Amino acid sequence: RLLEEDLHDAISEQQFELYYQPRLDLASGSITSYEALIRWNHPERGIISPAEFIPVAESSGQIIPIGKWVLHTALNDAREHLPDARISVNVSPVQFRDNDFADEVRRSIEDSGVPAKRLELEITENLLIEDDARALSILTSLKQTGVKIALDDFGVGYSSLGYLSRFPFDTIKIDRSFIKDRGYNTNTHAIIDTVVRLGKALNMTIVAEGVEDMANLLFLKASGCDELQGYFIGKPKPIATTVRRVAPDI
Ligand code: G
Ligand code: G
Ligand code: NA
Ligand code: MN
Repeated sequence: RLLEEDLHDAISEQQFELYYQPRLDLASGSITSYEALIRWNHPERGIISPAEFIPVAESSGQIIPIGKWVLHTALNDAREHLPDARISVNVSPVQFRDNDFADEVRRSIEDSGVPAKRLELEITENLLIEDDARALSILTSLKQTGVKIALDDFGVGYSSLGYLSRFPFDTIKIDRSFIKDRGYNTNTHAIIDTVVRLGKALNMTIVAEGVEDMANLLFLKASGCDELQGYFIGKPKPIATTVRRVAPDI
């Protein structure tokens, strides 16, 4: 059977699950937000990564119902299990093509009872390349609702600086490839420092992804990053094991 066929049953059979990865706020030293990351518990193949099935769901259109499920589930988990924390949800460019997308987001927020400002949508530059006028109008309308917008995987892809001035991002997430390179490449230091300064000048929150050790943490703190995410802060985990917890000692 093709993955696409199995995806048909996955929602109705409740085979999807959201894992949550914490984000450390350096100013307060506490976990103030979580990124929802989908997992597929496939009946025969075990856990399948979204890197494998999201592209299939995007080309088949199944990303639309899956995206709705993700939003609904993340907001309910936020209300039930993660009091006061923000919740970040990844959104595919294909979801933006659905005319109903902004209304759907608003409806999910209302149904959940979670304040809009606790929800952040993570988008990538691919969305902006596709149809940037349309993307801008949807993002602006969602921002008026109070939803936060993050630019994910910044620095890989096309990374036009023009996007940073035209789009209403609240958050920039520096791609983890830069953090990984950091120890070996002094150019990467300069890039991280510059992105942090740029983001601050634009009043955006800067998040570093892929923080895997204490050396990363200390460097990024010194660089002026606002928040850190990565295995050293915490791995993505099912909601049952995602509890409010104290950050590593810094
Ligand atoms: O979670 P890692 O855990 O394997 O995620 C791999 C990729 O899948 C990342 O690019 C991540 O942004 C993407 N991803 C994870 N969860 C979701 C989701 O709920 N929706 C979309 N569209 N992408 C997701
Ligand atoms: O594209 P996006 O940034 O949403 O992807 C998040 C992906 O990064 C997920 O697959 C998640 O499991 C993974 N991830 C999160 N923290 C780390 C880390 O510290 N190191 C590595 N290698 N991957 C990470
Ligand atoms: Na993301
Ligand atoms: Mn990312």
